[in-house]
Amino acid sequence: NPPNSDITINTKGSDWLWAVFAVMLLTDLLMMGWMFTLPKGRRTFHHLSIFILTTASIAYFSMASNLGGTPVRVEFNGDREGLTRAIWYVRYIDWVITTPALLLELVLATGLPLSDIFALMFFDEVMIVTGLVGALVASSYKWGYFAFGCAALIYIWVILLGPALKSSAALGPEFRKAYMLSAAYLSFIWALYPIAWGLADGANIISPDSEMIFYGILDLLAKPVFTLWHVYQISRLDYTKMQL
Ligand code: RET
Repeated sequence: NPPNSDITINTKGSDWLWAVFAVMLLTDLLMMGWMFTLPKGRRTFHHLSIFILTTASIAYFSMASNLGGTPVRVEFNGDREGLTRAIWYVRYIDWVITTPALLLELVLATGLPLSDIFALMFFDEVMIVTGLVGALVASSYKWGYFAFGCAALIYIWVILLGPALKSSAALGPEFRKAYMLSAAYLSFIWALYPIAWGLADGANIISPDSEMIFYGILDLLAKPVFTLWHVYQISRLDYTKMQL
């Protein structure tokens, strides 16, 4: 167990984490195999996917091994007063690397101007780092960080649904269609993360095992499923129209 956490995962939780680890790693290897069949100029999206899946594999290896968590006080009254919960900070280290890469994967096929890409990267980092700090804070100030993180996510949606949609349409209807499908899927999945945070790290309503199932399903949908499907869509488009 992470040192001294009163509320943490059990063996079943750990088995599930090993299963998610295996899926991340297998998808990673699959992406590498696929990448080697392509010429250098067509590998950008595969590279990003490999960065994402490698990072996620290491994060899941850590959590499955009961590492990457730390006790934070979560109970403030009644007989459970003073109890600590394992807060899995390794998750946020994963996300600070992988979520900007996921956004890049999405918008590099749209011709979005660099100024908007930088804004996306910045707000994404704000979102993840406020989530991490909020999770480690024991007092109700944590919800202040959560609010900053949610505001950053809203700004990400504004860029994805405004300028990015517009620039993908300028590349042609096939670009707009591929972008729309991927952006709608990503936006929906990402909306579920703050809900999981509120129930787990935030309010300590669901157990750490349920937290692992909730985030695990989201991570499988947001990483292996998203990247395989998105890269497949993109691989059918005209790469000469993209600035890679
Ligand atoms: C936090 C808490 C603060 C408010 C918000 C959050 C959103 C997190 C998101 C995470 C996405 C992670 C992905 C991982 C890949 O597998 C940090 C939970 C808005 C959207 C896609």
